[in-house]
Amino acid sequence: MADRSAVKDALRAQRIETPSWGYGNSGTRFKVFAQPGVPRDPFEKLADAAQVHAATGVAPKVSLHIPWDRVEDYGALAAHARELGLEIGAINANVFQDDDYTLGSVTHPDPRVRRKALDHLLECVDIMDATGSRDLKLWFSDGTNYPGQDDISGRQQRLSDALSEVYGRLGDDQRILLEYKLFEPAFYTMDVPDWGTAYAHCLRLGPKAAVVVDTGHHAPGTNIEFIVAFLLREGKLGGFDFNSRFYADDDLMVGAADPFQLFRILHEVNGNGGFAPEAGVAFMLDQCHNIEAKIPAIIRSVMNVQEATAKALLVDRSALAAAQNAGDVLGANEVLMDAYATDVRPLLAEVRAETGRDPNPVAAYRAGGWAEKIVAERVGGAQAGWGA
Ligand code: PSV
Ligand code: MN
Ligand code: MN
Repeated sequence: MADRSAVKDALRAQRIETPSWGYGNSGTRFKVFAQPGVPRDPFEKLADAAQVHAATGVAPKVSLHIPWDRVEDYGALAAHARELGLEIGAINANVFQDDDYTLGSVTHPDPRVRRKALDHLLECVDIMDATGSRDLKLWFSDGTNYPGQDDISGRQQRLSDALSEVYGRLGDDQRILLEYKLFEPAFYTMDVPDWGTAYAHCLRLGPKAAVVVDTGHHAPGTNIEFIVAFLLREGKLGGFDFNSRFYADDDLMVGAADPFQLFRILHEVNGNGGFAPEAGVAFMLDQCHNIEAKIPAIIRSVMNVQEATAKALLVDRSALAAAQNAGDVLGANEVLMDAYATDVRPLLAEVRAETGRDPNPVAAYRAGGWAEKIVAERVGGAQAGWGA
């Protein structure tokens, strides 16, 4: 049986990074449904993120997305985060919302456009220097829509050239986290479509480059936990963009569509040392909350990750290994399912109570009056990334 106090220690130590863009208005290509009280600037996004950390105790880091979070002084923004008990997490580059990037950014056929995109990536490293961020998260919407449109392998060379130049700019304690996505917005080829492509580029770059697994970025039915186990074994899992999906990159609350898959992923994280700080795995959310209230949705997402983590940590690893080594198929499966079937909410409630928090973070948030306060104070909330 897993050691209950060790599980509680691990749950207390867990850190889940929330996305600045998850607090602002977002939507689909059909409509952005504005919500009252959303942040009007990155400082207010941090104020909302502080509510999530206060309620959960495990979300002190906030990812930024540039230019959605552009400010005059990133050092001041980082200082503001610290005043709120937070810190700035990954810096996400954005080379997917400029007309110049119609045919791609770093892989564009025009060297002028490639230079412009590369300059933005380098600017993001400057921002990391100012915020103290470790990770530069790179997702490229680059790709083609029609056979013959461009040279598939030529685009890989352009990508490699750009990544190498950014990699050369990194400080000793900084990393590139390269994120892949099977399709959208390009529909014939994406230049970083899958984990193999991302892995190969990270391998070529060196030890300060690793892969980001966004759980919404695979073909239906993909065994994501296999990818996670493989990348962890290779020391090339940089982190997650957690969300859930029913059909595509739906960006719904993580764990809401398939909590069993989330458990299986975190079971592989646990089994391959991925929860150890030295593994350097960033557990980030990347969600939109198009129709649901933003802050409670992020709290719920954090809770969903905590619950799946608790279940994964409760797996009786010695019984599992014994059954696996004995070729006891049903016995091994039963060990895993026994942990998954455990209601871990009382355990998490205990951990929260022991850290002076309400056992129910969503209820605590709702009772705190923050939602009413920001609706009254914040008139004309900013569009997050989608409307920027
Ligand atoms: C692209 O779908 C993505 O997952 C990338 O991580 C972007 O940075 C993010 O969504 C924007 O919401
Ligand atoms: Mn993502
Ligand atoms: Mn996505």
